Amino acid sequence: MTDFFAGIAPVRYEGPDSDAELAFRWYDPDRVVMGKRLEDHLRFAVAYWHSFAWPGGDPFGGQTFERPWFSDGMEAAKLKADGAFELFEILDAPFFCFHDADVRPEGATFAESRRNLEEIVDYFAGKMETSRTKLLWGTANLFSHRRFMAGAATNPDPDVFAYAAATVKSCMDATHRLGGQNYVLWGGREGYETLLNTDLGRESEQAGRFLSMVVAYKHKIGFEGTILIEPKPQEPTKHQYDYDVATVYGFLRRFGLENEVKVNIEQGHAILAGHSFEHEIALASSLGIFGSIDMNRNDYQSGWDTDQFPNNHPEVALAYYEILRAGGFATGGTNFDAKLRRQSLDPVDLVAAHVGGMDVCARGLIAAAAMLEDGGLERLRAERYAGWDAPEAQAMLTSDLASIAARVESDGIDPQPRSGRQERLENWVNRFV
Ligand code: XLS
Ligand code: NI
Ligand code: NI
Repeated sequence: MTDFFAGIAPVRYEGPDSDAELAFRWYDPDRVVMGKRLEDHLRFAVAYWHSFAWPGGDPFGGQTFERPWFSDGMEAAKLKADGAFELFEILDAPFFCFHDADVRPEGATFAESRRNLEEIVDYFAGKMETSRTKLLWGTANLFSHRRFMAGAATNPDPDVFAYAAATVKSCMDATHRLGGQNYVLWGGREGYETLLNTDLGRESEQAGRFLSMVVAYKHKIGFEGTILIEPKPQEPTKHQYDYDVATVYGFLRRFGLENEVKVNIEQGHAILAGHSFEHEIALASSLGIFGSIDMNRNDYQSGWDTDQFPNNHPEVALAYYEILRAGGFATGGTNFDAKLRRQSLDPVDLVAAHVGGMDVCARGLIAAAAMLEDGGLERLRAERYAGWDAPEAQAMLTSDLASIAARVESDGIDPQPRSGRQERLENWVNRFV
């Protein structure tokens, strides 16, 4: 037990008219939308790294936060776990996510780090017997320690590849033991800073081999969760191999893994790649690789991965629209890969950030469900592509250029442009958000 959140009561749904600072105005876990409870649609997760491990630094300044667990050793790690489960209870959070490095102290050797992780995993398991918070996903931090500065799986040094493989094995074991529903790989250092010292082809072969081993190990231990890759175009490396959903799909196809691995799509990463969040979700679902989301937002001006909590419900409504349209989450969920601003020092700030984020997502999802139930966009889309229902249009797809050319002349085909109706559709969306 800690007294970190002393005086903060569990947050409950009070409806849009509540004037309490800490209350859910939209997130009523039991509200049924499209036949499912909101809690089961949204599947919220708290991210251990930002909420409990991050000290509040930026590139110009160090720690701003004071947390009772900010010191080395297993006792501090357990105190941190106590604090984490206290926040989960305040929020009634259904899930959490963690990296090995967030939860255990680094040991002097690999074996000691692994034992530290196992001890904390046992400690988590004990807490999870009485808590209702489950593990959405586990992952390995293969980017913070200096040994990974030139990559993990893509490192020119085979000893680093080995160390990364051993680390991922220990994190998959931990995730499996805790009943995790997914296992995530985000390749923060799987890229390069300069081509002058980089063998691109060799590095991506290594990454493909590594991922194949991860999939094989999943089957070996009987882990039933989903393996997820999290695309990001840059940061920390200048160029990353897992740039965006399209790039990751090409990579999976190249190594024959497109039926084994799905994607965890992060709002901020989509924007950095020059896409919208909903584009990445729609593309992944059209390719059959949609898995989960990391919910956050970037600052509109600063142009980097600022990992802020979402606060714009019309924006998230479009993302949830694509998720609902794809049938909703299976093993995935909404992980708040989001951190406080470094001046937000108080424990209550951490609670308020999550409450606000959960409310924004709930409001967005409710709007998305209403749009889908109305069916306006789907009707317009069906109408827009209706010409393709004609037998001669379908036949064209299995035909060839010369026969199509002959038909254009014999039938006197003369396409008539039609409005794309974008503004009317935008107005339509605004009726729901
Ligand atoms: C960093 C990533 C990271 C992953 C997990 O930009 O979003 O937090 O989600 O390693
Ligand atoms: Ni990120
Ligand atoms: Ni992320």
